[in-house]
Amino acid sequence: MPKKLRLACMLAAVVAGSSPLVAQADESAAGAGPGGTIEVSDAWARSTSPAARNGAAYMTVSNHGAASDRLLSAATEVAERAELHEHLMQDGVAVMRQVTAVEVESGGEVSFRPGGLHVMLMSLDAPLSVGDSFEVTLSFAEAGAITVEVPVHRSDPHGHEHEGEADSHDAGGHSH
Ligand SMILES: [Cu+2]
Repeated sequence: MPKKLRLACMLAAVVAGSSPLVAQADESAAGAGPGGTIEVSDAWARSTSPAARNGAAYMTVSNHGAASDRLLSAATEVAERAELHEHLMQDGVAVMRQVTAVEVESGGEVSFRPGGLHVMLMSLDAPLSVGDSFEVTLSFAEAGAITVEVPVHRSDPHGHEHEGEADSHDAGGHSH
């Protein structure tokens, strides 16, 4: 991993660790499962440079049900495959790691955002441009498949992001 990318990741992790969860549910853009217990809101993806092979999508997952649920996988048509990733510190360096599932407790909310959990879009078919949108299908153990529309923005449209996090995925460097 190039040094520049490593620094960007580290900064992103620090910022994510200190910023509060401020995502607000946007009913108009929300996707819900069959039982309506799982709600996916505030979905967005960061625009990518022409040289970028991978992208990332973010969203907020809320569980309005009485039981916990687990997000098991993600799928999209704009990339070869989508993986659930998280950033974490390893020997003082921020790295990305694939996670097998994301638990969403009853009454709880999990935010996917820069520097934290994200849906990694591996091997994009084409760069993601501002103004584009595409679909991501999230598969939950209980709620089943939920498809949401993901608009492409240059940076976080919901505001909890800071300069310096941009393009942390663009160099294609990926540690697991
Ligand atoms: Cu990733």
